Amino acid sequence: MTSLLVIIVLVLLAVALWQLTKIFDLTQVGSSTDTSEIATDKDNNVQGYLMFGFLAFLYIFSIYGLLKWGPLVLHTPASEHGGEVDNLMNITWVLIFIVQAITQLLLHYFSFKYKGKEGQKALFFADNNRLEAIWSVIPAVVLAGLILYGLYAWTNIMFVDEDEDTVVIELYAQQFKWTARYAGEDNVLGKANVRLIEGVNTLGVDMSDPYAQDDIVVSELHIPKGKKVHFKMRSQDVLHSAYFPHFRAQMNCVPGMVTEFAFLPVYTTAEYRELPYMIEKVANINALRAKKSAELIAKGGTALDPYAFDYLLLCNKICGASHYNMQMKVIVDTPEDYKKWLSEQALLVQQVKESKAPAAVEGAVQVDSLKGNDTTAVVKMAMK
Ligand SMILES: [Cu+2]
Repeated sequence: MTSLLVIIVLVLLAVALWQLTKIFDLTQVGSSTDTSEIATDKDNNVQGYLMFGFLAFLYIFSIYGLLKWGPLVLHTPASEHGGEVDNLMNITWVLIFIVQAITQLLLHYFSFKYKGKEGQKALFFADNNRLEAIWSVIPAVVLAGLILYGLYAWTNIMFVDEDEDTVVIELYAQQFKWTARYAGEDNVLGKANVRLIEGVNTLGVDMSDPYAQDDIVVSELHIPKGKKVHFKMRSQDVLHSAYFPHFRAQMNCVPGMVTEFAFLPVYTTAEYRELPYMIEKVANINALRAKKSAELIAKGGTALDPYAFDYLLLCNKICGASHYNMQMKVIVDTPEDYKKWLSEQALLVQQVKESKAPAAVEGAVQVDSLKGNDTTAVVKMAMK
């Protein structure tokens, strides 16, 4: 308590001293001849040229960034609508670049031209209606055009014809992984609710729903080339965002509601790997990895695996500590390969049944009834 009082007294003393110096300063007004804080013509000149220096820095850094990091951006879109998104993005970039280059030049040039000069008085200029109309109308028209084009593109991209033959897949987001559920033969997802989550039924699918009988749950996403895939997203815990950068698709996953996005893949994974830009990119990454591996081996570590391209589904909402690693591999197959892969996956209803079967029968018998390659899981379950 005493120390607190001492601190308060010291603070009050400091404030009193500060106030005293201010009063002293006020008594000196008029008698002081110190003009060091008033800019001279030389100061103004220096400031003017520094403005030009800053302008040069802006331009040079923009060009440098464009050349150095420009090639790192996403290249060829892998979905049908991707070109439209890229177009919109490119137009916006070009507009920003032109406007930025011109306005920055004018801003810095006029700052230099009308810099302060001794004896010079600023002109009082109230307004000019024509000038204001020009600089209001031009941006308004350009922005309105851009927004209208954006809205048109967005409605085009988001439109899903109810009668169109699509592949329906649920994406289930949770901290920190993705799970996919295929609607199966009937192409309708069974009902689901978090309250029904139990054992292997990690998505809370209502197993009494007739539509749920052919649902398939997997942790690696396979989609067919040339057919529209209709994703329905759910989240178990917090906001996530399903982001497919190569397909130019992104949609938030919101707890308590189902959000949707549909797109049509145009390159299989194998085809995309063969694109010249991708071959070059992968070669660059592997050259960097080889260099790093050599360093690691020299230090007694193990070499890095070589990189091969794969499409990814990422989470694009910072959703917690391991958000950075919330991803799922996406494989675009030919329609035949896709069909084959899907037919090899076990139905959820079977998995649930197996997991509830009495543990008396060990391993072998249980495996038969499973279609897929998930036999180890079933053996483990039977052993429990
Ligand atoms: Cu997330």
